Amino acid sequence: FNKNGIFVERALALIKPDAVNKADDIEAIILNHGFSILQKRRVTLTAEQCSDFYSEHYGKKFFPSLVAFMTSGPIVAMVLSKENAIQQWRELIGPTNSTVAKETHPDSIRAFFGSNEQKNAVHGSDSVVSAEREIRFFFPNCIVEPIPVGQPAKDY
Ligand code: RTP
Ligand code: MG
Repeated sequence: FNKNGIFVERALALIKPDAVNKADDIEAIILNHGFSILQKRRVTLTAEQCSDFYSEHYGKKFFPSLVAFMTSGPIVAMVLSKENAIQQWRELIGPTNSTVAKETHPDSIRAFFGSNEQKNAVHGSDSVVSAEREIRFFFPNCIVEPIPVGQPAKDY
């Protein structure tokens, strides 16, 4: 809830291993678009943790390669909040495939920082249910304590 008592939605954002060296730029874009970063954590997932996170894709052809990519280095997990945060963040990141994003959504984060259908720089929750699951996955003790826009988020 914000200071006016209005419910402000939350979304989980990940900066993937291919874009972690651009994390500062991506965080600046996030803040410039009016999101608050409530929580932030840098972590390297094990294959088991990653398979759990992406369990909806288990059995798909790209699953082993997705897990290899997502465990290849550190990622940055963030809880974003804004009105309509889930949809707003998905719009800002653009289509899943960065090659497509460069054609159709050239101003999107995946167009700017991603490379192809797998190395696409960022993740965004796709529903309220998955957002709550994903936030709990990375921040089991998540305390909702908004960080004012323009101030850096604490590292945990
Ligand atoms: P995300 O979950 O990461 O936000 O991406 P998304 O919803 O736009 O895409 P999703 O279908 O959930 O796929 C999850 C991630 O798997 C990789 N991927 N590779 N054909 C492929 O090689 C392929 N398709 C998807 C991408 O890294 C994608 O973000
Ligand atoms: Mg997805």
